[in-house]
Amino acid sequence: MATERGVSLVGAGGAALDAEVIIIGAGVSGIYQLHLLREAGFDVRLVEGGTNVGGTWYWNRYPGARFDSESYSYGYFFSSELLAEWNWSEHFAGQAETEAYLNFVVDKLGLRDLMQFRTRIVAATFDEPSATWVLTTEDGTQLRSRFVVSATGVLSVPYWPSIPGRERYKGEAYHTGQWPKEPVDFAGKRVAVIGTGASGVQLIPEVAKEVAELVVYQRTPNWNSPLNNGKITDEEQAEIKATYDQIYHSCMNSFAGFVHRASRKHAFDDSKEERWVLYEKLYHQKGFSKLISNYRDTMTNPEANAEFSEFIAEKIRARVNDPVLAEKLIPTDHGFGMRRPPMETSYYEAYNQPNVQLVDLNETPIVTITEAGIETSDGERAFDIIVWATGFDGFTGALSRMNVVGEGGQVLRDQWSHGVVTYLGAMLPGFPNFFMAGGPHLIAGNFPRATEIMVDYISGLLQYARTNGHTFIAPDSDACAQWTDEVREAATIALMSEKSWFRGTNIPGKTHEYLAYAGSLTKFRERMDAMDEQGYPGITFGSPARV
Ligand code: NA7
Repeated sequence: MATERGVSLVGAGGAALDAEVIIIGAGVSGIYQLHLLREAGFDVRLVEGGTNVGGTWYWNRYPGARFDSESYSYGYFFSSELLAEWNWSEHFAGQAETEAYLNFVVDKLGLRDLMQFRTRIVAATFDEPSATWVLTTEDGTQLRSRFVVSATGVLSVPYWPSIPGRERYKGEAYHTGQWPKEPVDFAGKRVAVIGTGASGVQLIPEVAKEVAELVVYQRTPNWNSPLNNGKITDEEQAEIKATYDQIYHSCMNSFAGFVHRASRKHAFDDSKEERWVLYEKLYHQKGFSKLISNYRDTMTNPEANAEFSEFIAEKIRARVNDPVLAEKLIPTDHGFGMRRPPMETSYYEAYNQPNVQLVDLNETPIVTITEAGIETSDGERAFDIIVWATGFDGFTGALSRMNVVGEGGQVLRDQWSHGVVTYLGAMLPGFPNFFMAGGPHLIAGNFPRATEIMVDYISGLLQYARTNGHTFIAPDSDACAQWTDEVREAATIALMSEKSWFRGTNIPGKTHEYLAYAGSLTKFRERMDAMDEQGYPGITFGSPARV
């Protein structure tokens, strides 16, 4: 029986394969993975829960959603045709443009026919006798493949905090990470926003322009600094097009995949005046240069970090008219960059508008959500719309929710409740033939550059296995343990806050551990690039008789 997209169903007990490889997720990494495996001649299909491609850029369509990485450093670099034909209109593209770009790529490469939308995988079970995976969709359909690539993203499971009364609220409620396709009408409405992470910081100034009243419920302020976005002029466009090779080279030879040049200087090698000149320059530069092009010890030396944080605090004080409010917007529990610092556009100026107010939840915590709005210890306020900008169950959320069952019936979620163990962020002990294009232990930074390394590796590995007649690929437990130690070690190199979605601390009950790989992207890329000629160490290959 064939489905709409040509992926056939598996009969009970039958071991016929629906595809050699099934990719889960049509975001940035899934699209690239599909392209590479199709090019390499694999029988590959992709399934996606949404109705179209985009992943993050499909679900996060809230007002103000946009890149924090430069557009031209975020897109794909593997095709000169794609690079030549696509023109980014802004230095940091908005959600609609990015979604359009990903659709352009998919159509240009002719990948759509290999994709099956509205297909959410709820379970993945390794069938040991046949060494194949059986994927179960929401409606109970089963698909069988030899290999599975999970391209489910690191920020794909929205987190709705269990604040009492949430379900009884009668107004409109939206999560930034699950935004409706139809535009939300904010004009003249009374709106609450809960959460001031990167999403809230992007949304708040946009929504503030339209609403009658906006109340921001803040628990922890972040170190926000200007994105300094702008339209790409014709001259800039020509320069970008002419220098794509250099842009790519800069990203792939950097620590975290961003285009900005790293500084070689230590903060206190310069005089205070010189330091302030650099800080001022960085403040007016684009995107993550404040982090990347800062002194090399801004993120490792507490004094250097405190000084730059104070510089940013002064900027906040200068931009917010009410000095008491300004202090509430300045973090006191962590320094700049110890949590992912959001990039903003007129965020602080929004608080100077008469229709915008801040509620500091440390002073007046939320007691309950009511039918009409939000009740804090200071009383109840009614709202037409509540926006939950409360983040995601990052890195592990998607696969923890899927019932992933590996060798010996072990469940991935249970394994992870004792801490995440991976091999290179690409494989999991006890889950053969299963790969992650972007999950826990992925390089932290400009995500497409990080997932590209994973996708290249997985593609090379599958080709190597095919060439050598292997149908079974499993990481060795020693290799997994060693790599996981390395991830833990890397997490100690910089000053990092204990409170961050990178550590899983935003989700009640989640194991607290650093979930990304904080090592150098360049070194990781070099290591992954060498795997092919080394015969993919750390892995047991096989073609057991039973397979
Ligand atoms: P974040 O950065 O996890 O931010 C979530 C925000 O929601 C943050 O301000 C939280 O406060 C707040 N939050 C979470 N739960 C509550 C409760 N129960 N009450 C009040 N406030 C709460 O998610 P974003 O979507 O903004 O950004 C995620 C990433 O997406 C971002 O880093 C980019 O890479 C893109 P807290 O800080 O926990 O006190």
